[in-house]
Amino acid sequence: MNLLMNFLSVAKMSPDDYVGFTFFVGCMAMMAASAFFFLSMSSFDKKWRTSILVSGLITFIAAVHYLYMRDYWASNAESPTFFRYVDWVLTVPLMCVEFYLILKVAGAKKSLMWRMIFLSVVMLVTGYIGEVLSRDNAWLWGLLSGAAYFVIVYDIWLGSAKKLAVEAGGAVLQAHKALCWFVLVGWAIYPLGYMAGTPGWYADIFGGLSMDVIYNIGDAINKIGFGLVVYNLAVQSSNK
Ligand SMILES: *C/C=C(C)/C=C/C=C(C)/C=C/C1=C(C)CCCC1(C)C
Repeated sequence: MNLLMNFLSVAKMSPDDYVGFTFFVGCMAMMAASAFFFLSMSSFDKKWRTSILVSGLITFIAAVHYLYMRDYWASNAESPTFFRYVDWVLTVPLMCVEFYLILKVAGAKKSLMWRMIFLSVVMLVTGYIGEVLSRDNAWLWGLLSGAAYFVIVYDIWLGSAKKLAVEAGGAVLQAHKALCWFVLVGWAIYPLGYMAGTPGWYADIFGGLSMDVIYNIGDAINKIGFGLVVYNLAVQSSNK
């Protein structure tokens, strides 16, 4: 009973608490998306099930982190940066795995996957250093992180991953292109949040916009969007 009361007692949320609101809605959206991906899994050809499973894992890991981040924000009114980066360091590499899984039909090698995972971890670790450990040099760490991001964008748009996607053709090429747009445009939301939340010459550009709101919007678009692209690919390929 005590446990239940504890669970039901919710901190107040003020109507202009956009961070709290986006944590709450983001959490719900991630949970709903996870249920959707997990429950649809068995209706697809075997070769797509792992991809759909990974889509569900990405949103599920995010849902659990959002639960914590929402509470952290509610009790401390402070950015839950630690949980944020733990979430990212688990889910962004899984997004790299998605690229590999859909390109496997064209003979993608594991080395492509590990290269992308490595670059994404470099991008996130340097971002964390700039946001937490060395805020005075946030611009420099942001720049390094941006360089790793740029290499990922290059690889998928013009590099080896692109070549494989063209070889695969059809629905796989289409899905690859859609994921590429998510990485180019959707992921570009994050450096904006970083600039809004760290000190630097650029800080005033985003005056008033909250880093966490920007990150939360980015997460919803990218994590659920990525999953839906893969879901769509599985639907198209299983119909034939
Ligand atoms: C689900 C979470 C995702 C897709 C997170 C992606 C995060 C990024 C693409 C972060 C990129 C950053 C830069 C390119 C520079 C500034 C530091 C970061 C880490 C915010």
